Amino acid sequence: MQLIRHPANPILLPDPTSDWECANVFNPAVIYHNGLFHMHYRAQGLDWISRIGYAVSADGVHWNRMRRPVLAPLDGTDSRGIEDPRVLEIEGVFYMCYTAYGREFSGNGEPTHARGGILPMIARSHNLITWERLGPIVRGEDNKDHVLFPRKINGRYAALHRRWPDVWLAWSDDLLTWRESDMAPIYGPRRDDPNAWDGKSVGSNGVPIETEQGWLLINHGYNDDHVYKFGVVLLDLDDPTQVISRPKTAIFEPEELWELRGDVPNVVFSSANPVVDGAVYVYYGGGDHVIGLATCRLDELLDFALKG
Ligand code: BMA
Repeated sequence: MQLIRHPANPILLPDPTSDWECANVFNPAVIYHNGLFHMHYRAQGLDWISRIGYAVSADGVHWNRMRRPVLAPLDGTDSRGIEDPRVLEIEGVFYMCYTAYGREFSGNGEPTHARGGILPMIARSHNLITWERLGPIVRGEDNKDHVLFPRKINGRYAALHRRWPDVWLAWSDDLLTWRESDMAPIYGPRRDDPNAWDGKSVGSNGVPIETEQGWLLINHGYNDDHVYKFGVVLLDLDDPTQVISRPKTAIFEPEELWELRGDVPNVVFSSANPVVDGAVYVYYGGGDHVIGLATCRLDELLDFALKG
């Protein structure tokens, strides 16, 4: 089971005429809503600070982008950038999960990232363009790759987040309060297998896909060689702390020149996997520099998740 690259790749490139997106565009969120694909992508320009741009498409391949970013740094908690968005809809409201990278460190102890800190943030929107910050899932730790489930489970909101090196599940009643007692680790790197592609680090990709057999997750990982690859994990529908299956084989890895080279080499990094007409559209950053698309049939991916 392998994802198939779209022949039009890469489907979005940096814009050399723009101050804020002339260097890199990568790691987009994509949601399919009212017959259109809506993309929120991470962009870097002259100042190398990540902002979120917006583009829209009727076919998921050809995009029209807005001239200015829809989300940009506001204060010390995100002054170094807004990174890796994941967008979804719950009960008619849009939410964006993103990593805020700031100069301020809002925790105890030492900064987590180069004299600053990161926060796994959630923002809310009713129109996909204007966003209101709600707050982070946790503070003061190295935590990112968080993504909400696209519906409440047993009456509560649920999110995956990455408390390195493990992927955790967290529950909340209002998306504002995330209690430590409502969080638990669910899976981690395959440290005991020397040949595992995901032996060192793992994290979530796009929004969990609901199927009759469980929550289908596409995830990423790497081992000592630091080559990012994708795999799948199936979680129980009612109790997503339970891993039903996790095939050992990766379904995607860097092969094209623009995935092997770029701003960061050997990176495919995805935070979007919308399902449209039975096809999974996996959007990803290649080399932290451009945006690609790879697809598969949902039923084949689920079959692989169960038996692979
Ligand atoms: C991760 C994230 C991604 C990035 C990847 C590869 O830690 O920060 O944004 O694509 O590294 O550089």
